[in-house]
Amino acid sequence: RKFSRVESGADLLEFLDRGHSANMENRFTFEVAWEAANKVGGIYTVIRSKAFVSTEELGDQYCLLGPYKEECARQEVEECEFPNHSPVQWAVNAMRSLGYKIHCGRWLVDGNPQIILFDIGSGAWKLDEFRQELWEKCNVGIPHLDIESNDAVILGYMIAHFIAEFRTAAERYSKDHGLSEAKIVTHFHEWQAGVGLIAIRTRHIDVATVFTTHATLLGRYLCAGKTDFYNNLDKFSVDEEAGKRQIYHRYCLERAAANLSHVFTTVSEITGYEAEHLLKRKPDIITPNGLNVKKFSALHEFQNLHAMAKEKLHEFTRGHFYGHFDFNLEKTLYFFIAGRYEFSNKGADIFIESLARLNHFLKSSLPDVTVVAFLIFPAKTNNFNVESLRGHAVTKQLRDTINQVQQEIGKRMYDTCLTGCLPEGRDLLTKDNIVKIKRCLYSLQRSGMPPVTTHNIVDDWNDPVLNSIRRCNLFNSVHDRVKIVFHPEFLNSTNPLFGLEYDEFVRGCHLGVFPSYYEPWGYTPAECTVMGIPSVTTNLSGFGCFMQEHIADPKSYGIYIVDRRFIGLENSIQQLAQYMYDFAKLNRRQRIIQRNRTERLSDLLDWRNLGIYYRQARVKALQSVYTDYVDEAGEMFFSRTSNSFNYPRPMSAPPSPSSSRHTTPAPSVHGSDDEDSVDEDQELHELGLNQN
Ligand code: G6P
Ligand code: 1S3
Repeated sequence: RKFSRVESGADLLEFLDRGHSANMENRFTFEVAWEAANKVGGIYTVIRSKAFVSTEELGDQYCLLGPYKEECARQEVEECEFPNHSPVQWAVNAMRSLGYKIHCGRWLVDGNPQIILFDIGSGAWKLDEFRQELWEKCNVGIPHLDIESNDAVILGYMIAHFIAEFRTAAERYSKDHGLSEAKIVTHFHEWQAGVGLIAIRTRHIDVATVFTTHATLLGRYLCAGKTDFYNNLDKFSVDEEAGKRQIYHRYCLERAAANLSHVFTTVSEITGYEAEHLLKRKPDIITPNGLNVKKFSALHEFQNLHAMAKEKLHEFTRGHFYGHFDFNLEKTLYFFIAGRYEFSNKGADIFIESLARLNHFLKSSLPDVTVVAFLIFPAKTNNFNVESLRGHAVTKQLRDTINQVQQEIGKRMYDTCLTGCLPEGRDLLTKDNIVKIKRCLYSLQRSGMPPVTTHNIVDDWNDPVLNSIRRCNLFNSVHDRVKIVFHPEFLNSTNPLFGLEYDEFVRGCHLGVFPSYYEPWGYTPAECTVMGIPSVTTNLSGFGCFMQEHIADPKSYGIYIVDRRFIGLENSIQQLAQYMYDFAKLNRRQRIIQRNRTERLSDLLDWRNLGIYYRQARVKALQSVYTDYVDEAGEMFFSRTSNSFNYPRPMSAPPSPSSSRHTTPAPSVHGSDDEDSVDEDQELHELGLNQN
C-alpha cells in the first residue's frame, strides 16, 4: 500500500490498520504499569485513555501487563484465554505450570486491549530469591517492611520471567510459520513497574525496553517540603536527600530503570530537566500525555452540556447556602481545583490566598458577582456533615411543598373556570397553603454560616486547606463574594450532594484553577480543555509549558498560565488573583466565545496525534536491539509532517457594521437564546483581548 495519504496522526493509525503492519513485521509491544486496570492516579488515565490508539495501531500485537488488583479488575476486565496457538497463550501456560496465578482477558475500555494481570501473592514465595538477585546484580537492598517495594519486586521478576517465556514462544512460532525474527518491545511506566525492566536487562533477555517516568520520587518529596526546587535542581545531593526521606532503595530502583532502558522518556520537558539532575539521565524523547477526545456531531453540544451541568451545580448551591442565599445565580461563577491531596504541590495554598484577594476585588468593584470555589481533594473524613445534608433536605422540602401547592392551585383554577368565573388571586392560595410555605421558610433560617466543608474532616485542626481558609477569613459570610466549598472526596454520581460524575461537574464549572508547583504533566487542566472549560495552569506544569509552546496567545484560548518560575510567590499570587478577577469581569457572551476557543484546542491533546511520540520511543528502542529495523510508515509520516500543532492568535475578521447586524442577525452558534448568540467578528473586541 502507498504511504501517500499518511499526513496526520489519524491517517497513520488508519494506515496501520489495527496491527496489520505490526503483524507483518512480527512485532509485539507489551506495556507494563502498576496502574493497568488498577485505578490509583494519573498513570491509570494515561494507560486507559491511550488504549484506543494503542489497539488502533497495534491490534492484538499489543498487550498490557500489571498486578492483579481484584477490586478494580473484577469490574473492568473481562477474563478470557487467548487463542491456543498464540505465543502469548503459550507463555501464560508456561508461567502457570510453574505455579504463578495469571489472569488474562480484555480490558473493558475503549480499544478493548488484551491484558495480563499477575497475582502477586502467587509469586510471594520467591520474594527472597528475587531480592537476593536484585542485591547481587544491582546492590539494591529492599527493606522487609516496605510492602509496596516488595510487591514491586515480585511483580517485576514475574514479568521479566513472562517476557523471557514469550520470547522463546515467539521464536518457536516464527520458525514453525516461516516468519522473520520476532521483535519485542516492552514499555515500563514508573519505578514500581521499573523493576521488571531492571530484571530484563540484568538477565540479558534480548528485547527492547522503554522506561517512562511520570514524576520522580525525589522531586515529589523535595517539592512537598517547601524547597526552592527548580533553582536548586543541580545542587541536590541526591543520595543523601533520598536517604533522609527513607526512600533510598526506591530511588535506586527508579534511577536504575531509567539508566538501564534503551530509551528513556518523560511526560514533559520540565520533568526531563528534573530527571536529568535527579535520575542522572536526560530523556531521549518527550512523550506528552493525551486524552481520548470524542467529538460531538453537533459542534456546540459541549456548550449545551455546560448549561445542563451548571443547572445541577445551581441546585447544590441553593441547598448549601440556604438561609444565606442572597446572591444571583445568573451572576454566579463556579471555579474549582481538584486532584491528589498534595496541598502545596497542587497549588491549593496559592489558590486560597488568591481567592481572598479576589474576594476583596469583587466586594469593592463587582459586588453583584459571586464566585463559588470548590476544592476537591480526598482527605480522611467521618462522612458528610449534618449541616450540609440538612441544607439539601430543607430546600428539597420547600421544592416539594411548592410543587404540591402549585398542583392544588391549578386544580382550584380549573374548577373555578369550569363554573364560568375568572379565578381571583386571593382565592388561589389557601390559608393552609400559606402555613405550609411559612413552615418551610422558617426551617430555611440558620444561625451559623454555610459550612466551608461538606464533610467532617478527621484531623480538622491540622488540615492544610481548612487552616488556610481560617487564616484568610473565608467563612462564607453574607458579605463575602467568594464562597468556599471544600469537598474532601472525589465525586461520583451516587454522591448525595451533587449527584454528578466528575466529568459532568467539570462541564458545569466556569474555570478550573490548577496553580501547581510540582506537576509533571497535569491532567486536570487538559480534561477541562477538551470539554471546552477554560483553566488556569502554571509554567511549572508539563501541560502549561506544552500549551505555551504550541499556542501563540494561550490566554485568548482560555488557558491562563501563572508564572511560578521566574517571579516570587507574592507576585504569583497577585497574578492568579488578577486572572480570576479578569475572568469574573467577562460577560456571558465573552465566556461563551472563550469556551468555543478552548474547545478548539482539543486536537492538540488527542492521543491520535500525541500517540506518535510513544511510537517514536518504541521504534528507537527496537532499533537498538534489532539494528536493521526500519519503521517505514513512521519515517514517511515524520518526513511529511513535523506533527507540531501550532495555534496562532485567534483570527478575527473586521467587525461588521452595527446596522447590518440588526437587519441580518448572525445565527446563534450554539442555540437560539439571543443573549448567547455570538458574532465571531466581535470575538477579540468582546474578550477585551485586541491588541490595538
Ligand atoms: C452555554 C449554553 C447557553 C448558556 C450558557 C451559559 O453556552 O449553550 O444556553 O446560556 O452556556 O454560560 P455561562 O458562562 O453563563 O454559564
Ligand atoms: C503523575 O500523577 P500525579 O498527579 O501524582 O502522573 C500523571 C500522568 O503522567 C501526571 O499528569 C501528573 O502531573 C503526575 O503527578
